[in-house]
Amino acid sequence: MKRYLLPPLLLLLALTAAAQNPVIHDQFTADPTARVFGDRLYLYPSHDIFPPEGARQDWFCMADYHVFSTDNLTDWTDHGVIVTQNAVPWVRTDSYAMWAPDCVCRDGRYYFYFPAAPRDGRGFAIGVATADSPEGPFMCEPKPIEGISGIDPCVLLDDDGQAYIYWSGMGIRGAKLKKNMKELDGELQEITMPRREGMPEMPPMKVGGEEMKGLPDGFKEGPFAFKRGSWYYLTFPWVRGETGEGKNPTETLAYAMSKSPLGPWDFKGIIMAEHADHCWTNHHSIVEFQGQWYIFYHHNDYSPRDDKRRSARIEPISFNADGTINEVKPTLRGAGINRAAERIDVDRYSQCSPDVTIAFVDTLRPFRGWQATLPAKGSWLKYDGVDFSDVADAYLVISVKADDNTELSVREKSAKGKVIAKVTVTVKSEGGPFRRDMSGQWLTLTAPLAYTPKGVTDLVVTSGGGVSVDWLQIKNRPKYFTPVAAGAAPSTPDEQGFIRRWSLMEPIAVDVRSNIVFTDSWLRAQFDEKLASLPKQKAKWYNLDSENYNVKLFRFAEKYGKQTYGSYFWCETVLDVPEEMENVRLAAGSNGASLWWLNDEEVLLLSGDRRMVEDDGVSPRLTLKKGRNVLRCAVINGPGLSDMCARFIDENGKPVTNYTIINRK
Ligand code: FUB
Repeated sequence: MKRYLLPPLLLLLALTAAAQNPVIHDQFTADPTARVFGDRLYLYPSHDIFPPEGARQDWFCMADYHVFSTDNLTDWTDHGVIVTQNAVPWVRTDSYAMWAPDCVCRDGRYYFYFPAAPRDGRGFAIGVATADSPEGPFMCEPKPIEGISGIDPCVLLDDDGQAYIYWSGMGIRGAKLKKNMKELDGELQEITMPRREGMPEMPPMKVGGEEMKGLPDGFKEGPFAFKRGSWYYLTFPWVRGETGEGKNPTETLAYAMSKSPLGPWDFKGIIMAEHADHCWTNHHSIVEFQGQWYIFYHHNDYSPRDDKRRSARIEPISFNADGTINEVKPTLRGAGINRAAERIDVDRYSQCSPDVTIAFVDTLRPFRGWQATLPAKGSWLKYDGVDFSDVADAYLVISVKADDNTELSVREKSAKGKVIAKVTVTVKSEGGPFRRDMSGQWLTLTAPLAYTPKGVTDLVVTSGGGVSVDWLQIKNRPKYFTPVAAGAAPSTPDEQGFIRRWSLMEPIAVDVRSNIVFTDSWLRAQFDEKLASLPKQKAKWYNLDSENYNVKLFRFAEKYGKQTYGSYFWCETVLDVPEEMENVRLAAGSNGASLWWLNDEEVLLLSGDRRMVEDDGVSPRLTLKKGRNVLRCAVINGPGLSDMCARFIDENGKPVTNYTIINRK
């Protein structure tokens, strides 16, 4: 039998995103069917898009399916398009009707079921595509499943190996599937549909399966059947309100239970009530993952004025001892633990003070996400489930919009909890720890942590005035230095001869507004004066190995909580030279200006406003004496980042590496 393989290009795309609700942040994802294969959870949603010209503008519009996967409900990979209307032989290529799908695995083969509009013009049919892996490539069967006229397929694999398929069309129907998973098992009935006005008469069609009994009256679609223990569950979107002129009740999610896969069913009630803001549809799936049950459903989060563009969400779900399901309230927070060290959209909070509101950051670009506004002193929002176990040497980064001098705090557990970090918005101050975004309104502020919480905890943002928050992150600092333990073995220059072991004195603040003052005479005067007072300084010294060939003095100042901009840095290192070396030169670079001494003799001055470049300045010929040589430098910088590098080179410009470096003390 001929089968159809998707063009390979469509299979390539792979993106990741951190999740709250909605779980996928860069495209619409409706009718989410979640399935667990191995240790990953796969999500097979419909893919709502805005209708192209010529297509009905106020209706659902879907041309293809993507599959997403995750191993933690937080980071999702988009595996790209798996089936498209253009590559299924029986589907009308301009129908844009690739509605709610499902995917199951049997004996290592993956079966993807999807409804679509057939070329023969008859309503909806359901097709199958198969693959060896959950993300494809999927090969489509040339014809839809005979005996099904409808939408929203769902397949249940029973413990005895029998597969059942459920769909909606003429009520909710269910049937056995043959072992091949592509055909209904059982008799098909031939029926003739009544002729619709203005439409040609249709030839009789074959219908299989049976209508599920015991379900309530009212519109039903989107069946999702699953088994838990000895109970079968048939869950479905259901309109419980009155329909008719002037009434427009929306869908709930409801369920029924049975001891048999095809019923009869015992209707139990609601799993989720109607959406508060009139998104007409809801559609869901229920799955157990890593020991917890979850419901995936949808809402029109990214398209609030158009409920045909929907987005998948998730909530934990729980069962009672008798197997009944506890009603679930939709939240913005969703499920999954977020890593503190990665960006967390705290606007998708778990709880808040009653005055907190959310709005799109940019109404023209909804996928940019939301902002939460804490309008007054005392407003707060809480974000549950943040994991600090990857946080080591870190600081707070937070994206906010606020007036100058507004304070906000990030606390642990409650609005009165311990302060993890405190930020004062300094919009106007120069050199403050902030960065503006392109709009000029959003500030990315940083602040040191007062302490680092342990394990998984809840974060609470409290405001000292009107403030809007977009996201926060407890950002790990890249490692720039390793402290040298007392008695550590000597170090050596690196392969290029750069000296990486230094004793750095805690920086001294200096009032330098601009680096143009760094003339030779000014620098000498400054350094001499500072040098003279050096023995009197009570400053702390740090023995450090630099991770980089250039010693990042700015990061050193940042780490040890000192002035980062406008600082003097004093650096010393002691070289233990095995034999006297004549005619070597010191080659150094610094950002900004620096003065260098070897064994208390000035050997090099790098003046002016400099960027750090290796070998930026080279000393006259020098002699490194046998035994200990002290190399010292002073670096001064105003508003820029500071660093320096140094090595010795020989007459041929080759790095000198045959000596060791020992601690200053
Ligand atoms: O997404 C199109 C249709 O909307 C689905 O097939 C229904 O279940 C409803 O969610």
